[in-house]
Amino acid sequence: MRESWRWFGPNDPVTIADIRQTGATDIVSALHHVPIGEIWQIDDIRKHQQLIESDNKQYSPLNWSVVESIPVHEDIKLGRDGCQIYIDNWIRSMENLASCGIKTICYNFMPVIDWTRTDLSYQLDTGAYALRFDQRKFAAFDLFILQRTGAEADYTDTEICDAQDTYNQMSAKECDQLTRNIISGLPGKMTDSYNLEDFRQALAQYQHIGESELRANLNNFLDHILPIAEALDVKLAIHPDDPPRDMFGLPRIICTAADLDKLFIQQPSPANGITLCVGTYGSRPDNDLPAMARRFRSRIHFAHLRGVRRDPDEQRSFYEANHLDSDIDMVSVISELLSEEHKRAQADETARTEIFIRPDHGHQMMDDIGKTVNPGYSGIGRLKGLAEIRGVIKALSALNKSTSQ
Ligand code: DNO
Repeated sequence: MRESWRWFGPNDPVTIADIRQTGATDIVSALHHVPIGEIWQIDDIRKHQQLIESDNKQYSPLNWSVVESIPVHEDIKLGRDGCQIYIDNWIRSMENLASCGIKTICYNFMPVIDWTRTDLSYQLDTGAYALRFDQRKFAAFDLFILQRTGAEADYTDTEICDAQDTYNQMSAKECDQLTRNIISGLPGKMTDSYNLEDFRQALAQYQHIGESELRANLNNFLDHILPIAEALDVKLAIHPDDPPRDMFGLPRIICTAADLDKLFIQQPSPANGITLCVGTYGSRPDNDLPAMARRFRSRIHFAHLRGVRRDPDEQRSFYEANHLDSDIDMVSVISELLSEEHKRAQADETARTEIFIRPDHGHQMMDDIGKTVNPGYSGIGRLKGLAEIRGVIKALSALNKSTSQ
């Protein structure tokens, strides 16, 4: 298992020197300054690598091993005439990364919005802060702030009443904050930021695109990408839609085990893999994470090991819990990943067998509080997550060793 850590680049308040102290060995990063759809040039990639590796001679080395993410231009998701140029550019970026030795690439295929939360400072019983998705607030935004045409059809009468109550109780400042959280985007998002009017227009573009059309557009993209990824020995790792269900009437197609079955039946290439984002898949009760880790084990190249707790009375609402203390059996998930790595190593000692894992969305706690941090990407909160996960990995590895002797 390779312990990795997401770094947003030179403006990230959590520095490379900080990351090194966590004991992580690999960096997950992206060229966030390159506009969506443009080529990541080799010079730019090398510059970013140098920022990461500049102190490697003096201290324990850190390498940029995983890209999260190369954004997929909206025209590709929409299957527009003329999107081939963006597919070609994506391929060029992938080739340039591979030529610099970076061969694990995460991406997603969420239309219009990337990951979405309603609260960025939800206070826990301990006093620390977590991210939260509240279905009632989301509905209040959709129905009464955005006033999306036809939104009522997506909610029951009770849900509309609840959303109305929620909306009535919100101050203008809270409405504004909720709007920004949802449509201006969160760190690492791979879509544009919008104002309300642009957002309505962006949604309207998908009026005639349902699940099957979006899936066809993903397949068209992969038809072009996968043969080249295979030739370059690049592993692609699609990230699930977060939260994993349709939103704003937009289709979302990477949400469940059944979605992944479809993906691999249509695109069996060994370069076609997944990011097992445990927290994302785990935010719906019908996803059994240890079972998914087992079923898709050979496809997992990258894993985000965080957990969520869903509200007992509203399973679509959740907050981001401690990495080991959530609705998900994280120990079993890690055990599956370890056994997959073992299997890979036995099959071919020279192959790339290790899975990159990273802590995700840490709490804001202790000295994180009061600092400017990228929501979800605090230093101490993620360090706590990593330390907990590391303990499980060490303990399970030791147990496996003693039982195989
Ligand atoms: C949030 C992340 C997302 C993710 C992209 C993957 O913390 O999981 O930003 O990186 O959606 O393409």
